[in-house]
Amino acid sequence: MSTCRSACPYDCPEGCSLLVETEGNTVTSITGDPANPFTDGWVCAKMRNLPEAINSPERILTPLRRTGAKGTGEFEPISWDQAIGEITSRWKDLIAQYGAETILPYSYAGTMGVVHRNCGEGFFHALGASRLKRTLCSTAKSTGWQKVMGGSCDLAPWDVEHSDLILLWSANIPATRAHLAPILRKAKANGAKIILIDVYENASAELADQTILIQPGSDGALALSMLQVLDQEGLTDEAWLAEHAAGWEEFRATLDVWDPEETQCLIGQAPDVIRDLARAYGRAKAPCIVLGSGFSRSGNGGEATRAITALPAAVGAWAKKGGGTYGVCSSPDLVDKSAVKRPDLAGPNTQMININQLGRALEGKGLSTPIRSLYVYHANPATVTSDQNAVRRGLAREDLFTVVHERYMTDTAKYADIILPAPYMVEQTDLYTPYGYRQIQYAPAVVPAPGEVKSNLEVFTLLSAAMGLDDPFQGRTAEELCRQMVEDSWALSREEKDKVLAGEPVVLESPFPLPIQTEDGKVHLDDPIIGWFPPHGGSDPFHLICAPAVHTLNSSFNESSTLRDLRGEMTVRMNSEDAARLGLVLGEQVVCYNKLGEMTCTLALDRAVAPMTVVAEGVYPGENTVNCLTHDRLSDWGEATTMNDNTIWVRKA
Ligand SMILES: Nc1nc2c(c(=O)[nH]1)N[C@H]1C(S)=C(S)[C@@H](COP(=O)(O)OP(=O)(O)OC[C@H]3O[C@@H](n4cnc5c(=O)[nH]c(N)nc54)[C@H](O)[C@@H]3O)O[C@H]1N2
Ligand SMILES: Nc1nc2c(c(=O)[nH]1)N[C@H]1C(S)=C(S)[C@@H](COP(=O)(O)OP(=O)(O)OC[C@H]3O[C@@H](n4cnc5c(=O)[nH]c(N)nc54)[C@H](O)[C@@H]3O)O[C@H]1N2
Ligand SMILES: [Mo]
Repeated sequence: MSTCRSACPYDCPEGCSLLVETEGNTVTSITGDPANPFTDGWVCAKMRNLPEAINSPERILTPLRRTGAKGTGEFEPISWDQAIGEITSRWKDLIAQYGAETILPYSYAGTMGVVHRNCGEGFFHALGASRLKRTLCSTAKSTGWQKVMGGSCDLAPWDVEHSDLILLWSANIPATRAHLAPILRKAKANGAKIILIDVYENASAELADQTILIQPGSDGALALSMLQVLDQEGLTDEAWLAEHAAGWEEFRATLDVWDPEETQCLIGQAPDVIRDLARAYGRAKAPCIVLGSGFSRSGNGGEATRAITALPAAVGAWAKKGGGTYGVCSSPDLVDKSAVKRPDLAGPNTQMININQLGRALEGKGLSTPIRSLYVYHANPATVTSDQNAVRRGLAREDLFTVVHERYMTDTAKYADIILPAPYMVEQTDLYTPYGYRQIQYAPAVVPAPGEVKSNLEVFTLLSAAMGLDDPFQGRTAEELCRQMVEDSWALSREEKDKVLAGEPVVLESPFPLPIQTEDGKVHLDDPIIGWFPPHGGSDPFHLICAPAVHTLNSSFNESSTLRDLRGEMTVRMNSEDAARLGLVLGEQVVCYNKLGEMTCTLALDRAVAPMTVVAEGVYPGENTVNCLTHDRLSDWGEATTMNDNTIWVRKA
């Protein structure tokens, strides 16, 4: 038995450092590595159960060619030579007839490793394929933030301990930021008050002193009303604003209309609740907003972020240890990724397709070059992407040549013409820089890849050669690319570089006070902040919210039966009075539907939910899951997903 260091590759702010135990080439256990002071030697149930998935007999271990109808999952094994030969001869024909833009790559966040996440961009730029605008997650939030704060970072999670008022705003701590829970408990022991602001009483409610449930998409209105109260009651920090903000006077003049009496019907909370919240925020010594992303996945998500971002500026929170926000942009890019992303190879006018509009793109709507081949790697669009039925209709097209690089038979893989076998992180070498704090870890492969499994980089290197392209990675292996990025990092000292290259996690402190990284060093409230306008909504009565589940991460971990069992069956939660009005009872089967699709699942009434709101946690495998109800409309800023801005009907099954 031996123990090696590794790092969690999943799309999660925590970036846990891991210890992997092996016997021969078999991974027998995964635990937390105490060498990382933040993740502190413990990991979530998903990671603890990962060996089950790594060692699963259901893994794909050779390239496969489709033998049955698309979507049925019938395949036969082929060799790598055959697979690469078939893919590249189809592509050469398609390129000769229609041009390379007829090929679309689709990838998102299966692995967050710098090399394997990004190397496809280098390859597809070199090929001249259509480009994918990757805005499936929180780009409305990051774009709204940038408009006010430029390239500034926000707090490190451990800074939150120093706050005396913590707003958990649209954030599910036990699900998505588990290592913040002990920090919140410490803050509470020091006397801090914690308030959850969400559309349902998510698992964070157990950590909070108070829960305020608001109407979906009303966050901007809440922030603006709080700002009005702060301004009217003299709770703003005029000295800080005068020195560090641009445009406060103009912005404050727009706040008149956001009277809590006027906004209560939008927000769904009485004026007193809004005023008390604003007063508590304004009187706190170091108020901190832990900001999740759920609220920003709305037609008004970018503006809502701008309004929320104005709050810490208005009270000068950034000047106080523990004050500000955590969760928006907690780490700068610690390494230069251009050796893998190769932005220099991207064509300036290449067709760009938004990741949220895959279904529409596969139907050929609005494209100058229709898509005839799709290459999916580290993503599962058949379940995670909005308008699932349109995506599936597109994937079922007989004339679409689809390649999927995957670890097991996902819903997307079932539609592939060719499947290529992909590794777990313990079987490939990569560099990890999580987005929740400043940390960097180099994680060499712990065991050899099983069967015929190859990494993203290995596949793109093979495809480059077979397409006759100059190798975008100049013959470098993942190890060589990682070492180069560490050596060239602007953020690390020599000593830290050596530590990283030895495989140890390096955690960096954030400066205090955090520098405001805009051109003039000021927080920008001047470009008029609208802050709130009605979300897209729809004509159906209930508002649908897609929330994270504790035991799975997007569609990942659906391959583990232990985690599937812990998560339980597909469920929606709704307000108990709404359920009673519809004559629906706990545990019965209900149908959620709108003009895009229908989902049948179990009704839970165990947690408080805002009126006229339905919450679906998790992404389940199969057809007619929650994204069959989500539109592909985009947000105000950042062209991002609006998966939390949809309406539905609910009835008995
Ligand atoms: N266990 C687990 N961990 C995960 C994930 C997972 O699926 N499961 N996903 C990973 C990924 S990809 C990401 S991006 C991160 C962060 O994932 P996010 O999706 O940003 O999750 P949270 O930050 O927890 O925020 C979600 C919360 O936003 C709330 N919400 C939705 N709409 C509104 C609204 O209009 N107003 C308000 N106030 N609240 C609203 C939801 O009810 C939910 O409680 O987590 C990562 N970690
Ligand atoms: N309804 C609903 N929809 C959602 C969400 C939600 O909470 N609810 N969350 C949204 C968010 S925030 C996000 S970020 C997206 C995420 O959506 P995706 O990026 O599609 O992420 P996953 O669902 O985790 O699927 C990743 C796939 O990549 C594969 N994979 C992992 N590592 C590798 C590798 O190294 N190489 C290759 N080739 N494959 C690999 C895994 O086996 C897995 O099937 O989903 C979004 N969609
Ligand atoms: Mo995400």
